[in-house]
Amino acid sequence: MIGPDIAGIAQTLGAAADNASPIPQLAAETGLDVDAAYAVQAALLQRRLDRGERLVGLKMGLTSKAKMAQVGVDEVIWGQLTDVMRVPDGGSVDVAAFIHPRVEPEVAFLLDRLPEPGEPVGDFTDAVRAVAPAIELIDSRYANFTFSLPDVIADNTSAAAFVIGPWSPVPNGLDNLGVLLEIDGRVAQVGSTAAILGDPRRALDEGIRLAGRHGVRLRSGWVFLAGAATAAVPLRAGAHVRATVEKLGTVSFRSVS
Ligand code: 0L1
Ligand code: MG
Repeated sequence: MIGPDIAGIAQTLGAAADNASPIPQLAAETGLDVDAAYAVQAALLQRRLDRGERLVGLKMGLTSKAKMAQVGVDEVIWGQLTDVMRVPDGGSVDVAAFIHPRVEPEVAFLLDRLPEPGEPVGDFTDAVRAVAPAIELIDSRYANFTFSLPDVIADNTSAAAFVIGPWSPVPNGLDNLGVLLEIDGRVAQVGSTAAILGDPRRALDEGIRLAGRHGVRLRSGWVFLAGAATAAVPLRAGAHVRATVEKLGTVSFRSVS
């Protein structure tokens, strides 16, 4: 039996992102399962690398119940981040480059000495050099932000852009820090880092394990987005978005059109 056309699906998803133009879901029609979906994700990444982008990190998706409930998919997933997706703290993002962008408050890790494949993270402060508040901008390439598990994996877990705030040394305890997302100075979401797999440090174990299954090994110097602490919020043009994580500080950007 002939399997799904990995390169063709990656081309369709890549063009949808480039043109900010939504497409229908494609996993059911093309017979895409989870393994094939990660192969599409790898082909999409290669497309970016071929045009000069650099792989700078990994993101975890759907690490909280709020996120799972929001999109109706209940598996932890991972995606890949390139240098072009990074927006400077305090910078601006043109919403016209996206289909239906949403923002979510996250915790970022700056990776250091990682365990060998198959080994758990021993001392978290060996593996993580610094932590920071972060905002992820997600943008599903599927119409109405609606997808199945293989669809969203193939779509690089809706990754679109990310902003990292100031790095600080790893504090004592990351498991119950208050998280606030504000849009134009108004509270949009409130949560706790406990929503991220009970403790965002667990996201790193999951990332190493899940990405390792597909031959991706995390690297020293990479950024790691541990996942959102709250549901995501639609982003409109002309908004000032700010996330605050207790003990870690704030990160912000402005959307323009
Ligand atoms: O980062 C995320 O949690 C996104 C995962 C994909 C689902 C979505 O688009 O919300
Ligand atoms: Mg996210």
